[in-house]
Amino acid sequence: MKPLNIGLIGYGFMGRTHTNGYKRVNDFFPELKHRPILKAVCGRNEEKVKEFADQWQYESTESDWRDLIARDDIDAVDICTPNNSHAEIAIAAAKAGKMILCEKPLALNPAEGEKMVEAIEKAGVANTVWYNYRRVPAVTMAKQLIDEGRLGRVFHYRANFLQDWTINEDLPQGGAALWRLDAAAAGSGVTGDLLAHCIDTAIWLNGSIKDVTAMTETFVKERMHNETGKKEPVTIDDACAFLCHFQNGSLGLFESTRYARGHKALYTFEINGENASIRWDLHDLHRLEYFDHNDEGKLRGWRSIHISDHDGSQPYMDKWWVPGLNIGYEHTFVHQVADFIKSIETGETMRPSFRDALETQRVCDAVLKSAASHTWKNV
Ligand code: SOE
Repeated sequence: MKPLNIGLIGYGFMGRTHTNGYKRVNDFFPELKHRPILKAVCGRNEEKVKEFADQWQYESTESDWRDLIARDDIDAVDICTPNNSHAEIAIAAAKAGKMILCEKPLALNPAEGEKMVEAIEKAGVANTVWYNYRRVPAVTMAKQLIDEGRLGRVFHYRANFLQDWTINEDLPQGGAALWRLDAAAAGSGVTGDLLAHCIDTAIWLNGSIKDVTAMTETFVKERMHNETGKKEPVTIDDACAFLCHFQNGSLGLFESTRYARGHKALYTFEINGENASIRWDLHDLHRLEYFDHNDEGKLRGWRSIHISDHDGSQPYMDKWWVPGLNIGYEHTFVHQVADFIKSIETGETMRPSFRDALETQRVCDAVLKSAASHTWKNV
């Protein structure tokens, strides 16, 4: 078993999900020849980073990411920091010859993303971006059904990502837990945070997006800023909806908001083709709903397929418990680590790569520009 020494930068919610993936992967994917070793975790607050290292069993800590990247005993750098530091860290890590796993979205904007792609491709280092929902077994199976040609010509792609956690106008912006509300740290609001997931899945399942027309809204215009201590204008998009044309001729309809009271993280998509339709819902993530027009007429209807078989026909599930038993959100990160290690061992390109994530970034950029200008924008 070869070690794969991990250096994690940032230890918030995503630091925990990724670390869990590194810890679990060899237990459930015994065929892998590399074992992630939790070498170092990096964060500016020395006390808190030490606490995290103790709890999750990292061997050491750093308080400056440059020191982590300079270490010879780190093979792979995992970037879990706010979006405005992804580019600088990733470019430095690529120059140092490290493999890179970067949180989504790739960057603040396509210009930064292009520099990151250039840096990793020049360095020839293994890379991926954590668009984890691709690796929900039901979503991976949707991809397989589409690639088998079961849908025929696709007419419609519809996706939503709905939350409600920012409705309270007393919620401040900026700082450790709330940087997602601060455009300087996040780049955008729901477009980069939530729609980016929907766009990544959509491009993967249905191909490239050609052009978009969008609207955004910021419902709470001012919030206290944790860093300045003053009320500051809010410049993120609280909600965004857009229409698009895909290259394959189908029409797309996307909506995301943090103001859908009652919805915490409702990611859904539906694809309608000439022969069949597919529907998926994160809150019932094991089920893939499938309608096949070729079914016998009197029995034709939506099937609700519980993806949990172990005969190898349903992706990833033979790695877990016994048929019929569920896995969850955290397993998508275990799968992504497993596939990343597999890609190192086979030399196959890991997806989504930085280049894939740049395409998503370009769609996000076109969406924001379309909303600002009230016009259609080419991607
Ligand atoms: C925001 O609330 C968030 O945590 C996103 O940042 C994640 O990417 C998404 O998967 C869940 O919601």
